[in-house]
Amino acid sequence: MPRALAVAIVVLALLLAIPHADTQAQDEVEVKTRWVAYINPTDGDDYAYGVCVFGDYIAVVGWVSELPLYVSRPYVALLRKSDGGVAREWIGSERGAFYNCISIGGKLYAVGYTGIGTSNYGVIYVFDENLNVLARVTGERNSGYSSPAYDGKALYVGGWTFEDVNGDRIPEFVWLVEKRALDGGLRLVNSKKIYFNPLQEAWISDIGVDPSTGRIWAVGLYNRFNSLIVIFDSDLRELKRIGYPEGSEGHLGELYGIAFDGRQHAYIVGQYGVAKFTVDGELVAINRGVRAIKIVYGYGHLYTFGVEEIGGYQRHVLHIHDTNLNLAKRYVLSENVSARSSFLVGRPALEGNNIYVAGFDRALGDARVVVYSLSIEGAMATTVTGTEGVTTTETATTVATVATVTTTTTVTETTTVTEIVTITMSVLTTVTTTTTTPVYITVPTTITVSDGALTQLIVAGLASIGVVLAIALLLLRRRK
Ligand SMILES: [Ca+2]
Repeated sequence: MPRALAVAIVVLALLLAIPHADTQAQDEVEVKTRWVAYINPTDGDDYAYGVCVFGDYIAVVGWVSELPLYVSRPYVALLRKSDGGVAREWIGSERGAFYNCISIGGKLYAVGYTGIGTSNYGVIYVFDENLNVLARVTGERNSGYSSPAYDGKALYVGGWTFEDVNGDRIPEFVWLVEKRALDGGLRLVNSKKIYFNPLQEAWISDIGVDPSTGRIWAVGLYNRFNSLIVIFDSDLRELKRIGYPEGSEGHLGELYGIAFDGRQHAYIVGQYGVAKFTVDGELVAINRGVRAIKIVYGYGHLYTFGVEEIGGYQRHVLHIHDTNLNLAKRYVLSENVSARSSFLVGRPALEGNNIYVAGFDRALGDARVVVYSLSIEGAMATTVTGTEGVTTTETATTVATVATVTTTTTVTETTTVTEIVTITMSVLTTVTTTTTTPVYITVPTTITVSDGALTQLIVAGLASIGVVLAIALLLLRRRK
């Protein structure tokens, strides 16, 4: 063999062995459908909005129709995570709807509205895992709740209310955020109304707790077409109000949903695209090339869900974006359904590398609920024995990790997983997170412990081992 060729082969072999940039590993993220569940609770129209992880189940909330008058009734289904089979269902006896849910401490909180007489009231139902109603709490007259959030201490709900603000006897739309204690009666701790002139067609579509600051973000619209974002502290003091009227740089029409990466960024999906913000509310990037209504963050990527007209039918579509909002991949989820498929507002859920999302289709004529379980492949958790005596189970993309840690070994959890499932450290034995209250893990580790109490663990430097993680991922792949 000529020497030059031998050298070339060696060099090539070395190049192949050297992992490329970790961004390349990120680009290889793929999504596969684990299962699709079709549920048709009634012969009328049945609609799903949000989903949340609830113990061994995926909770799906929405409303169903009671024929012949199509009276809407709030609806919950619990689906087995393993195969999407319906374990339990609940249909309210009253008029109303649920828009989103959250699970905290083994209880399911579903929010929406309920009709009492001719008026609507925001409502929070609390269920156990058998869907027994543990509590039902209503808000003020003429209100509705669209979205709940939890910061590890209190429950926050966002929505709207109608109030005659200007005294013309015609009620205006007003943004409404409430903070409630997690006691049996969900005691109202504080509430905040946001008046943003003109007060026509205004509501909050989604709220969320930014894990890196603990601030509450509310997104929605005002004056029919304009985007509105308000950032609160945990006492609901307004920190920032960001309104984008038509024609302004951040205008995306109605804002539908919000997600956080735990690394000081918020991502918002609206009628005309997606936008990225710093935790202080500075617009970083905007992409108006995507039409979506739902958003979730995981493993260094954003996943947005929308609909597109394909082959004569409106179909469910998933877009994967990098954190600069560039579109990396697109999947048609309802390819096999020859009927109109659509999504409504309401959150998807992420647990481990599984995304759960719900919509509806008209394959049977009347609307039925459709739930997807999707797995993120290529960003699978990988184990790396790193420096500083730290063993970390993390993703290749070093997303922020979330956990609450006790003084000794175990980490407690509260609700749904936003990110990493397991973190193992030399100082701790097992840290299992299923929480939305995030914790930043950095290396070398600093652990603050208060006696017996659950302590948030804030460490720094994970990013520095990102390369190591990427190498490990690539090596793992090569072994397959
Ligand atoms: Ca139906």
